[in-house]
Amino acid sequence: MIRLQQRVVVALLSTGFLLSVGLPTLATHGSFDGLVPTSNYPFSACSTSTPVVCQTDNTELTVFRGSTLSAAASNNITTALNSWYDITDLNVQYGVGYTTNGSPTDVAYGISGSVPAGNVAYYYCAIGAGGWKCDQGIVNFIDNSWATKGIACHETGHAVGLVHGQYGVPSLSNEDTRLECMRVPTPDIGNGDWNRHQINDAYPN
Ligand SMILES: [Ca+2]
Ligand SMILES: [Ca+2]
Ligand SMILES: [Zn+2]
Repeated sequence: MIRLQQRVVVALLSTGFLLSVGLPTLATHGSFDGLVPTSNYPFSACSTSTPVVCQTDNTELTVFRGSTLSAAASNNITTALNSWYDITDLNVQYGVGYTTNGSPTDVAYGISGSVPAGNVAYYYCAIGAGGWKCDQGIVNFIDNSWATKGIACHETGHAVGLVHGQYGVPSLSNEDTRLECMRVPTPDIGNGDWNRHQINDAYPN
């Protein structure tokens, strides 16, 4: 009896805390779904012809850092991948070349003038793998100054299926602090507990 009452008090206190800082109440990170597919994301599958966030094809996340990246930008990407993705159930791999079909490369990073106006970086799936899976995705930055650890974390999040807060369930502000590097605008920070949890749910190993 006493134990039950204590649990109720704890639950009320944590609800009050969340409300007091103006964020929607969610019991745990597991109550939020921000990884495709979600019922608030207006697409039915991964696509290579329209910009859709997709899941990567499996837990081996093989990456390629293109020669258009500066050494500093390449290091930022490596740091983001090692610090915030290799610690999930995804296993980050380096050292393969980049070709198109048949390449083990899952995400290729580079600088490109093809990023749609209004964006500083952009992810798209170049080779679909059926359903919500992408065999090979591309992350382009408009220039090396935007290839920060935080933006590398954000775009890699898209490359493994994470969407902006508005497309999550429940729908959140794109600026919700709990989204960590998936926030828009994106601070120079990594994946928090929520993103890590969702990645581990989507890519069990
Ligand atoms: Ca893979
Ligand atoms: Ca692949
Ligand atoms: Zn984004």
